[in-house]
Amino acid sequence: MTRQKVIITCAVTGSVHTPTMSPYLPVTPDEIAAEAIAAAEAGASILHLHARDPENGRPSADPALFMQFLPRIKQATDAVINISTGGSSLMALDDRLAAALRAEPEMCSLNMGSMNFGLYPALDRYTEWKHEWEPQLLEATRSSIFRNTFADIESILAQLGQGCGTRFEFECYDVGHLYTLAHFRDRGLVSGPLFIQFVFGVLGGIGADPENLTHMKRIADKLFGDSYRFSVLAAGRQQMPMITMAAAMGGNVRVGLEDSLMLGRGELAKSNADQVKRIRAVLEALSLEVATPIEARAMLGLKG
Ligand code: KMH
Ligand code: ZN
Repeated sequence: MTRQKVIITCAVTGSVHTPTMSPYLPVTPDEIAAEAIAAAEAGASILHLHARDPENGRPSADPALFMQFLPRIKQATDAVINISTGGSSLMALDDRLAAALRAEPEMCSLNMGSMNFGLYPALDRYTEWKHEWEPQLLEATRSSIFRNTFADIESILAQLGQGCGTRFEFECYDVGHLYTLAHFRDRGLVSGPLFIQFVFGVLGGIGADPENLTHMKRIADKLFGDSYRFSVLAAGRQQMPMITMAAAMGGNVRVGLEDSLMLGRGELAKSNADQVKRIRAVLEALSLEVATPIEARAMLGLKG
């Protein structure tokens, strides 16, 4: 089988990291737009996007904030826009969907199960915070559940999938989530080519161990045959090793400051584009070709 080109997704800011953790984390619509555009220019064909309150960097689901950067990114790049429906584990589902329902993007994330979503190890690492909300938010995640019930998933599929022609980055944080996705496939609610994001290293999900990647792929192969493509993201310092392994196994890769603030050991990434360039160099060293946005659309059956 010919080796497909590799799709690089860049997750530009997310809702996990906070401004104290890195001065390079984009926060304002201007910063998010600039970082997204530079990531696309560096080779990312999919841009996974969240918004933040420009005043203090707190994760926000406000569609008006998204609308301050989405048109600019669309105008400047051909990259696939992928809006988060996960938001943060502290947001209500209706809020999480509001921006995507307004923008009707080609792609959205869809989280395939409810879980603990652990950020709290970060609490111990910092003693001085720039904003009062940061330790409060991290503390709140200790007793909250990242809620993605079967009904929530059905609702997102109906509203965005059937309603808007949006296709999904199916975020699977553990092997069970693959079976949940297969269940929706069996009910005819999703169809291939499925784009499955294997997520490693979130506390509450599967760990970032190479054996887990081979196992996730083995089970996905069994459940979905050739009607899926996988991508890998790994939280924190396992980001580059795990996505390199994914690429070597025939998969796609996700980088971005949402998933890791680092470029290498002890070195903060100064931009999202730095991480895109780093994985691009790795891919080229492995003689792998990077997919353009047009190629990514064809590979994933996007509406364009
Ligand atoms: N933060 C990532 C581990 C979403 O936005 O829907 C998962 C994520 C969730 O990207
Ligand atoms: Zn996200």
